[in-house]
Amino acid sequence: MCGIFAYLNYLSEKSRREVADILLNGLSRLEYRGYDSAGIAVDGDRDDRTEIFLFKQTGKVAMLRNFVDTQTVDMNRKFVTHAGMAHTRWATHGQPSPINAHPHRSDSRNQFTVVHNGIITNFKELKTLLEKKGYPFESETDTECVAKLALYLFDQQKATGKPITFHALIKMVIKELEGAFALLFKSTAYPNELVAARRGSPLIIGVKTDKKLKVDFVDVEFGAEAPPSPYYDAASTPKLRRTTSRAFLTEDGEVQPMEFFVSSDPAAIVEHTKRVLYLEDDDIAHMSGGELHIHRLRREDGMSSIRAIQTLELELAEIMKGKFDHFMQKEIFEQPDSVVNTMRGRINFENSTVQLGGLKAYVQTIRRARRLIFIACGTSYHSCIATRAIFEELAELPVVNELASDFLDRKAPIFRDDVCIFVSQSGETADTLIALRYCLERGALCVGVTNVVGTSISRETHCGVHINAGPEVGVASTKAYTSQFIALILVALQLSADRISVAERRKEIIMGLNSLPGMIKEVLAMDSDLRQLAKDVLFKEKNLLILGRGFQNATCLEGALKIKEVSYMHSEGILAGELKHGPLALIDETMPVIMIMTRDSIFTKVQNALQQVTARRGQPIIICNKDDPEMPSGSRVIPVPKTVDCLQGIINVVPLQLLSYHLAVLHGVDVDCPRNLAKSVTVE
Ligand code: UD2
Ligand code: GLU
Ligand code: MG
Repeated sequence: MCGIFAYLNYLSEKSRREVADILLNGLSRLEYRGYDSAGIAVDGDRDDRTEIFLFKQTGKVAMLRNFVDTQTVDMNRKFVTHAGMAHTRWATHGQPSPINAHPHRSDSRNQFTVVHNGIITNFKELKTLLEKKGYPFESETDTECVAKLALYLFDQQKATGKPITFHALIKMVIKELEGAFALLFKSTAYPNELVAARRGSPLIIGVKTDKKLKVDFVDVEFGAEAPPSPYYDAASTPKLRRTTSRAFLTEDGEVQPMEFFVSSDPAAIVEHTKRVLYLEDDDIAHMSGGELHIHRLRREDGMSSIRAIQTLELELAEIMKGKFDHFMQKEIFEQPDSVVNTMRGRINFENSTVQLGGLKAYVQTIRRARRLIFIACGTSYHSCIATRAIFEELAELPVVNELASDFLDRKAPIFRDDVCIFVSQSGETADTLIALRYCLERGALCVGVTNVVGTSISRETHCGVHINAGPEVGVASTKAYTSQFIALILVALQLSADRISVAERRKEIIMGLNSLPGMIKEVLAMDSDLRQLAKDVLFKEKNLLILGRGFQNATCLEGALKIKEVSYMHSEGILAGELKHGPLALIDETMPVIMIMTRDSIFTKVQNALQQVTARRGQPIIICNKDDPEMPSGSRVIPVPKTVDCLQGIINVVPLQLLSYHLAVLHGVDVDCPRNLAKSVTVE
């Protein structure tokens, strides 16, 4: 989820200082994403290259740089060829600390070192197995099992006496892994080589040479293995030459000095070379001897048999945000992936079960609660509103939602048999944190729902759930909202696992969760229509009311908050049931209104609200399910796919996020840093 960078110089002499600087600068290019710790791996001093140095530190890259500078190693030592790698971490498993920072290692001799982006969901099983086999662990991460597994398989292979190539070994490792990953491997058994592999997380290889390459692609090698390079006794066995890939010969057919840069993000590569190759899922890239070979995990039909070496035409600033202009936009578009990361390893779609590791030991206590009290601020508070009804329905417990500041103002009574749930993206929101301490003092069980691992709220709560949405940089929260929403749904599902009366309902919701990513993509595909709508209809307005009820109450509030935050337009989310108790006075033909009218059990009530609005010559824009035959003709609609009622808000909020984003851009607002707002509000 955070950043990977590696540098391999072949026949292009560099000092350890130069290598370390390239690695650290690469990491600095990834800094914009946010991370909690960083580390690098470089070769040690032994001439036979059986030594790897690891430098790891929490905090910023600058701190790692200082840490490297304070080491007593000889920074002037020269390497004709060298493979080094680096990582910035966004913790998902284990707190940010030097020992949990990457690179991870197979053993105290650092025989295999690994950097990883993503989550390995079957790490516990692998860890149990490897510990039994006598491979002790030192960190709390999921990643460490990958390094240990590489060594275990290597040792087993070694026992057979048959050499194995680095990529063939890594292929065996990858076959055992479940989850999402971009991985890089370095080993003392394969000096000057790197292997990269990906599944679900991006990975790019930059190629730099002085002379022109012969062709602009790398052949994908399916199936048959190239002759293995000998590793047991590198000095005495003659080097076997593998068939040289066509791309890595110069036009005169000579092997030449070569530099490879591997990264999860082109931002770290583009200053070195614009010639890049994008790896596909299940590709295994092997860099050795100045060559790049691409292997496949398994042979597939219809798979392209080459990977093109492309030329990046983009400038650095453009690359940082990918094809996006702002982080907010990028994060809105990340949602098909971030929602999967929230569910990853927690839902078994085959047998419809949900297991949140962090809550397992507390489920019984929570079920016995007198009431559930959700405490949060801003967008996080809206995620509590969005899921309140499903807690009441599935867990059959009284639920109270509290804005942290108001809760504290009132000094509300809290009892030992209350369960208080604190929702915060940053895990440092001051009001929420103070409310947490207030509840801890009164003996309630305190549960956290946070995005950032190792933060105050995550640490001080008794238990909780990390939403694993990845770093959120834009001040206006978007992907954190949908991930909080899902995390809370998962809590409700877990609490109700033993209630037979809701078994069918739970199944329906779990199936709905499975199809969310595709549906979010469908909504994102309407982006240009929404931009047009923002431009033609809403841009000139000063006000906007968003109406809905039931499950969509939260969507109205969150949509209106987004619009306020980034476009500075006055906007209000109004519960449609309250319309006739006041807000209706605002409605006439000039008042812009958005109504949320997706189908659920209270659809007819929302239709009544629509009538009240149109009777006053209001002309609402309607968010409805696509192909709904009952939408009034001539009205402007935003059609969205239909999902289970309690999940529909996750789909419906996306067009509102996009509208607010486009309004902000049209108004010339600095979208990622709107006035008067901070990413994490750490003051009362
Ligand atoms: C957790 C661990 C992981 C591993 C795994 C074993 C972390 C970040 N994850 O992943 O290392 O041990 O379990 O199954 O260490 N928590 C709070 N407050 C919060 C959020 C979380 O107290 O606001 C606790 C939670 O109860 C758990 C731990 O922090 O003990 C990790 O929570 P998680 O949601 O990351 O749990 P899981 O199972 O995905
Ligand atoms: N899951 C790994 C960890 O927590 C990698 C996180 C990342 O992508 O930075 O260490
Ligand atoms: Mg805790």
